[in-house]
Amino acid sequence: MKFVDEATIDVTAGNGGSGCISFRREKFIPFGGPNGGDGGRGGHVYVVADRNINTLIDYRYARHHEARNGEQGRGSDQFGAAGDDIVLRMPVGTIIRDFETGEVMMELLEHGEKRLLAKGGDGGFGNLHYKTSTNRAPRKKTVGWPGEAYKLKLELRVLADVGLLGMPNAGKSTLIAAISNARPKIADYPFTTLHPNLGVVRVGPEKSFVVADIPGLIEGASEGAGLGHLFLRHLQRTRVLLHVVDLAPFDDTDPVKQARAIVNELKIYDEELYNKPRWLVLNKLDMVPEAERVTRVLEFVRRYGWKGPVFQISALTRQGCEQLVQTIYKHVASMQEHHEEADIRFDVEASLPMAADLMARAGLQYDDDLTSLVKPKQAAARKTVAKKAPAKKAVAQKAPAKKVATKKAAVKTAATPKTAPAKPASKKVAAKPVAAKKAVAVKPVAVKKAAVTKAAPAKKAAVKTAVVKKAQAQKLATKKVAAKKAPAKKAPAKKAAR
Ligand SMILES: Nc1nc2c(ncn2[C@@H]2O[C@H](COP(=O)(O)OP(=O)(O)OP(=O)(O)O)[C@@H](O)[C@H]2O)c(=O)[nH]1
Ligand SMILES: [Mg+2]
Repeated sequence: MKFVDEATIDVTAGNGGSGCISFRREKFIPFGGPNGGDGGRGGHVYVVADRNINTLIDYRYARHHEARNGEQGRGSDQFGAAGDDIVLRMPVGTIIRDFETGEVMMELLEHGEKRLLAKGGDGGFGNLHYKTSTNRAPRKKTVGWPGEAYKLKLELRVLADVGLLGMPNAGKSTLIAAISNARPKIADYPFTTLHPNLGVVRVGPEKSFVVADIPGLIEGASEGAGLGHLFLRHLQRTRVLLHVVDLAPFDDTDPVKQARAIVNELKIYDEELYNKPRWLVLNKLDMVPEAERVTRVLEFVRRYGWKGPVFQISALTRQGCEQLVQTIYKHVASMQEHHEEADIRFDVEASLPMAADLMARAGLQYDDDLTSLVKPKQAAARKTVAKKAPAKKAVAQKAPAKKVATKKAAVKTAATPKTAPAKPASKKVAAKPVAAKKAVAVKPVAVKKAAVTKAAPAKKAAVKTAVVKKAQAQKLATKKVAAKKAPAKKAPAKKAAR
């Protein structure tokens, strides 16, 4: 089913029914007291979190949600019935904001949580309500109050304990398929995953945690490259991020450079997300020859300047996955116990396989200058500076372009006089065929003249025949006219007969 994590809806609660003015009128009771009832309350709009729904697709198509109005009050002390409430079911993890202000109205965090979204208007009062000892026949009522109406922006942020982060093709979906019950699409081309997938990892009886796999992130995502930052918000509610890195890429891309680019994008998107506990997961180790593995990992860690937790796995062969799952569960469970979103990096670091320890054991040291590269902000600043400088150069390069243009113009002007003498030449060329044409044209004229002289007796003959024909035609015409005139003369004779 299509995954939709944003929607805009209008909710309108029902208006209250108006009150009624009525008096009791019965046999032998001519002036009974007021008996107009109150109007009914308008229906409310509620929202309920439902864990069985995991997308906001319903709200893409059904955008207006209106509760019924309350009934009007009636005579004989009848109060109007309240309008029916409506309940909107939304996935757990939905954030409801006011569309205009962007202010968060509520967040649905637990299954079954029911909240009032828009309150129905109260019903108006009937004249029964205004009866007092001094005014025993009140002719007064009130109309119902209007229900609340909001334009809302819904945003779904999946609720997961662990989020997977990484370049396309890093093996995120393979990892979630290896450790959880999720079965996302896995393929060897980038952007296989187009929407977040959630997987429940069962560690033991009643022991589980949820992992979120999101589409791959690439450099320039903040400017909309790839699928952009669209899905990063789904990592905002996680407790730990697993940064999956492909250690054996098919092409000659540098894993260190790519890992840095990802972290940089994370920082551009949200500082808080950047500061979340992040563990490095080096994947596809099965593709690296066994003898090279240790050096490849150490080399990566050294160049990347990473000192935090690091895991070496192969999502395909599931090597190292069990240790990863157990470690994650331990940390997630400890955080759940404490019910706090505190940074666990410092209290639990001792139990994690740290990159710094690996380096120390191997007797290697980080390059000092490399540590600065780990801080993406500086790296980004450097990049922008580096990018700006060539831009200036480009401007400088434009000047020669202008020169070239002026040169070209000069060449053109110089070239035009050259072409000018070519014109007479072309005239000469053109003149020749004209002369030839004239020569040719003369002949037919002579021929025609000759033909005319020859045709002269023929013309005379033709004229004669034409004269004869004309005379005959005239004779015929006079005959016809005479024939036509004859009936005209007969007509008055007919009239006379009548
Ligand atoms: N040899 C080997 N191949 C792997 C491993 N993990 C993933 N792959 C392969 O890498 C390719 C990409 O894997 P995916 O899991 O689809 O990658 P992804 O990170 O989800 O990619 P996107 O969904 O595009 O972001 C697939 O062909 C996997 O079979 C691994 O540990 N070893
Ligand atoms: Mg994927």
